[in-house]
Amino acid sequence: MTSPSTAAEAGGPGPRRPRPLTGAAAGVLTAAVAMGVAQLFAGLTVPQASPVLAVGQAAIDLTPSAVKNSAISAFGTSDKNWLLGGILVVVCALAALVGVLAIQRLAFGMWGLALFGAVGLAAALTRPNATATNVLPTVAGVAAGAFALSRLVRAAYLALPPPAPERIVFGSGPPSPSASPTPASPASSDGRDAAGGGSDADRRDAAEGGSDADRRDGAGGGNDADRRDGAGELRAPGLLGIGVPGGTGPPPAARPGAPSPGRRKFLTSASFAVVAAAVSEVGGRELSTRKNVSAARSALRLPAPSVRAPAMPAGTDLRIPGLSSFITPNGEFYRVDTDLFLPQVDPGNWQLRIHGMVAREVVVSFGTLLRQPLIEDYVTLTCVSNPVSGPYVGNAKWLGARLADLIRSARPLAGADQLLCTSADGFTSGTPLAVVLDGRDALLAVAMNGEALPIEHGFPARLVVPGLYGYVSACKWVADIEVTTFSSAYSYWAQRGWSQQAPIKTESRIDVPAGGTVAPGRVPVAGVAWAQHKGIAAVEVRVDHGPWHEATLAAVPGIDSWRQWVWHWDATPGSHLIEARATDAGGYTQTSAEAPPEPNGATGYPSVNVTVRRS
Ligand SMILES: Nc1nc2c(c(=O)[nH]1)N[C@H]1C(S)=C(S)[C@@H](COP(=O)(O)O)O[C@H]1N2
Ligand SMILES: [Mo]
Repeated sequence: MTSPSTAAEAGGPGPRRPRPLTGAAAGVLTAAVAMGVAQLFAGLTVPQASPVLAVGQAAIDLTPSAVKNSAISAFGTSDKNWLLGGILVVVCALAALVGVLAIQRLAFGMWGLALFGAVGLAAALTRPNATATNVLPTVAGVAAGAFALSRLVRAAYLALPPPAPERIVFGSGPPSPSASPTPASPASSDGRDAAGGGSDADRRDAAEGGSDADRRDGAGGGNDADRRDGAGELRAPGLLGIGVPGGTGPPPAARPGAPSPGRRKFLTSASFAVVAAAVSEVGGRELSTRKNVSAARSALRLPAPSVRAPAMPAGTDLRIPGLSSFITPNGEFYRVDTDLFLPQVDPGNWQLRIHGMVAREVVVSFGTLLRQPLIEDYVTLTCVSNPVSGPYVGNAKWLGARLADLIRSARPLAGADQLLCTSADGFTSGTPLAVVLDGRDALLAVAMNGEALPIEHGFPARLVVPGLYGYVSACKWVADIEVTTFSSAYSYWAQRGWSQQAPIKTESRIDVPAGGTVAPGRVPVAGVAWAQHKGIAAVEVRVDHGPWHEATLAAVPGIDSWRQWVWHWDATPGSHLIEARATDAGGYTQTSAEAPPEPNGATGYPSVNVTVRRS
């Protein structure tokens, strides 16, 4: 710890400064207080205006096209935690730097803090639906941070050891120019000026964070006077047991183990900061979750469907261990969205506005929606970002009103071809109007697998359109539908280079064997295949590029959901490549040509490598 440079910092002649490490600690504590208080104010006002969340959200929206392929699949839940974690690490590092600057000169630290605030404000204010209230959390956080920083820096100065004895000679450097204690004279040769840059007066200001008057009151809790030398510089009373510079002289009045009042003062301020940060952070989170709508969700009573889902024929689920179940339970359903903070939409306030190229604008309340005839259907959702063999596909039983009826009630004008759907958080999807009106079960859904939509799947209402990738059809927390054209409006992902038209490509996936090693003999090779709103007509399997074998298809209640399949393989020892391909009811067989997800969905055969044991 007492390297020559820190020794010089702490005990050299001339004005002394706390060590950079102390500054870094002060900076990190400042950031913690600022973020905690911001979180508290976010909890009190608008939860998603929390600057950390707002910055993360802005980072997602600003993700450049180049990293989009990985970014969109990164929108799974745990990857969002990684993003937030990454932001916190960056904030901590920058905050430490700000703290180090602050002990050089408080104004530098304040500027650093202001810069943080500016970034937070910019992010909070550019969120969709942002109002002036969104500035509150950041402003409160920065104010609290400024207070904490000035207190901590002051305390750090109070914690300084007394001026070093004059006999100290630094290791290899030239002898100190001042051989006598001259606390007030700036030592220009010791390199600290380069860092500090300012005048002596500046430096004292840095230590104090305020006016002289300010400095005199309250800073020392009564013994300010003995901390000052002739020039008015603060120094700790001489009871410093540690951190004696240079190592050549005995510590003045050493009393190991007993922190000086100055150090104690710093530790007290630091503890205050820790407590304030923790209490406000926890309080803010608590207030934010109180604003969540899970109570409203549990209270929701779903009406009975007017059109029940088709009966599930026997044999829909082959029940092969490792094979995806026909219905994906809500808790296991993939989630893809751009949200760090789930929109909390109260059904009591929810409404859907249908406008744009229509003869008559329509506004639907949640009560009205529930009074519509509700249709139940099995529909498999698929994300365009799903790689071949990937996990971003799931099947659920949805309940909702017919979107076509709602759109028709607004009487779309000739020429319109796109429904630009906007969610409560500002995300947009662009759905072909013709597809919605063609008779398929395009739903404004309120329930998923027999319960109200989970919040992360769009509570209280979302769109589900069989046959279209999610980003062009499945708007969650939907709030607004503008009837428009594809040439005049680009949806969220279309603006970022993905296709405006994105029907789901006929695909299959091998679930078992998952890979690894299997025993020789009869091995079930099974998976799912989907070609929504067309239906799966066949699935074939081949081993080591050999002949294709037709798999047995499970029963399905309709053509909008995926279909299980199985083929029994007579596995022989060795390592093998298993591939599959699906053919839809339109006669199209999925292509072997490999394409990445961007811009309109991946293609290629799913495959798995297995090793078959000798016996
Ligand atoms: N509001 C909103 N809706 C959205 C998205 C989004 O980011 N925000 N993502 C879409 C995409 S890309 C997909 S694949 C589906 C996924 O729906 P799920 O999360 O319920 O599985 O939601 C769609 N609806
Ligand atoms: Mo998606």
